[in-house]
Amino acid sequence: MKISHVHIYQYDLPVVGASYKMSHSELTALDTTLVEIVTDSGISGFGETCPVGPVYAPAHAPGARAALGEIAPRVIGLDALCIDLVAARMDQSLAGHSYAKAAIDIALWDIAGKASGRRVCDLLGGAQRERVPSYYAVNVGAPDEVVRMVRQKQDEGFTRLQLKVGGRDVEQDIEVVRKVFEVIRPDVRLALDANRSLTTRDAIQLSRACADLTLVLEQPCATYDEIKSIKPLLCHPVYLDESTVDLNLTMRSIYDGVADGFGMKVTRLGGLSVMRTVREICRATNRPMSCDDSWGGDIIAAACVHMGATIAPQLSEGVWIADPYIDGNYDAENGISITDGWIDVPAGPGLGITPDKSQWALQASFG
Ligand code: 0XW
Ligand code: MG
Repeated sequence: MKISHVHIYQYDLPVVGASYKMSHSELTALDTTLVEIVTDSGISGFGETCPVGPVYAPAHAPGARAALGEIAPRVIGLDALCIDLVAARMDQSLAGHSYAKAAIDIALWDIAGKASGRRVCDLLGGAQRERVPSYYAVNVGAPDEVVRMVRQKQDEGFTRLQLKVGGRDVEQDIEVVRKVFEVIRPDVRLALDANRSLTTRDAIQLSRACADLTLVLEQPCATYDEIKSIKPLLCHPVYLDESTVDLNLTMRSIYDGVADGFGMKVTRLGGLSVMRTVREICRATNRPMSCDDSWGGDIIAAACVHMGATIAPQLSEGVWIADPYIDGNYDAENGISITDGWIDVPAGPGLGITPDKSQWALQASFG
């Protein structure tokens, strides 16, 4: 089953309702890149990569398409089912750019599923459950607005919430967190996600001011070394997100005693193949992990849900998808959505998504 063509598409995803506000950025629309890999058997697979704006991480939408334009011609003719060989050719073609390579990796897993009649989760080791918990990320905001959203989301059935913090005086974050704990239910877990924005001073201050509260600090500071330097001074477990750019740092952060868990993103690591390895590292070291991505529609959402379903429930910190912020689905019939805080695993085969490409703008074709 040879790769005969690679098509690269662009599509705009306006944020439904208010903007999406994190410590460093406020977004009203996202630019996603979709990849379609066609094989000589007629089976095709889809992948997606959608950075959450240009400052969240060293990744941006035009860069994804430029990287894919460099890679795509060099994978034509390869066996689509030899996913690791295609990954090796991608690395020989372009260094780094995991967030772009991930779209090809995901498309190949979609093809493998369609070729075998199996769901991607079953190819990745098997679904531990047929519904996975999601979690909701609450925007940076005023105390009353954040509390209102926390009440609403736990009423909807979310069992885990992430409060976005940072980008302001730490005293404001402390006030918000303490107000939230007046209303949060005992069965709802909470993470504070600063998205790299806190100084070490403010991270320590925030943790100590909330020492009596049960929560996790996610990616408080910009760099791994900053977080490592303050870890002994914190009162809460630390989850790494943006810092975990590859397997090496994932393993190092565990053995350094820095990472108590992870907010993991499929595309940051390069796709489902590497994410499967991260899952096994977390299983071997008893580290909880989420299975998310930065943004995107049904295709990246399906990839996250399929992988998330294979994570042992006791280590799962849920699957974040952008569905609540997106108007509509690529697949009107089998699109991925959150119901009562949970997501059904697609029926498959492959990712289980048959996208309507008619609104996508073709950027380049190879083969
Ligand atoms: C909440 N997310 C998974 C979605 C946004 O891309 C940011 C990200 C995070 O946890 O940093
Ligand atoms: Mg995060």
